[in-house]
Amino acid sequence: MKRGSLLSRRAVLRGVAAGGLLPLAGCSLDSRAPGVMSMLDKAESLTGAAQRALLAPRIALAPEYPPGAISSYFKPNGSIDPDDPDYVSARQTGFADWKLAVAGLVERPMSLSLADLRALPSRSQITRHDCVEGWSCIGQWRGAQLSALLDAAGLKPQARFIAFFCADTLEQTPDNTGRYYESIDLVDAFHPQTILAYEMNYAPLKVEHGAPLRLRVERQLGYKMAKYVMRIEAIDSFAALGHGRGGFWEDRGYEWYAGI
Ligand SMILES: Nc1nc2c(c(=O)[nH]1)N[C@H]1C(S)=C(S)[C@@H](COP(=O)(O)O)O[C@H]1N2
Ligand SMILES: [Mo]
Repeated sequence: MKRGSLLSRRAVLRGVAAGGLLPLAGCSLDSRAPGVMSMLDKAESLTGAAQRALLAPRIALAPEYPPGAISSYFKPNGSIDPDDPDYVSARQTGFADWKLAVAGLVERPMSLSLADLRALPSRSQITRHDCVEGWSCIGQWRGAQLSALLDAAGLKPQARFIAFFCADTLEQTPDNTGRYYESIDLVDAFHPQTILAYEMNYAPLKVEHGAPLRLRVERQLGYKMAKYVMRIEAIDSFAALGHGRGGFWEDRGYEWYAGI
């Protein structure tokens, strides 16, 4: 079994057996028997095909649109003007001294200015934003590819998720679990359309849409797209964050994987 494969050989064999391709049910599997070895070899190559089949919908690009499709009004939602003191003071200086912290399970923790982020490989995309509330808007976004940032920071082998910590407190709670945060897995983190956007509709990102930096993870619903991102962490589990479900809205009942 190659390291990093998504499916164990045993799981593939189970799947193949369930599909009726191999008469395994009720048999004892002796891997020393030559026939069984060739079955295992077939399973090994099936693993690649099965992985591709499983990953294909995750890797596919979200639809992109021509400039003429950009919505004349893009509805701001959730927090639109954070009042947390650090954010307010950063905003007052036009985010000149603002820094994004990159920490957690990375080889090289970093602190990046907007100029640093703009110097990273970027992507521009015109996509449709779907909010779980039932409205959609099309907008243009440009930002640093998260994959480039993570390559620069160097993920440690234990890293499984990327967490995004935001400036805004959407719900006041005594234990600070009302602060907005989000998390995504590494498939989404390294997806080419996953960007840390500093530009919207060909202009610097406005405060109501998450200035100075917000996540775009285009294969998922709007609540995954954390605005006002202040800190990114590579983590091995999100159990210790908030109420342990991987994001502000997830903690309040929404799905962690909000695929569209
Ligand atoms: N920090 C933060 N990020 C957030 C939210 C929020 O309240 N705070 N709302 C989410 C929801 S539900 C949606 S639909 C989008 C809205 O993005 P927009 O304001 O640019 O339309 O941001 C998401 N990211
Ligand atoms: Mo939303």
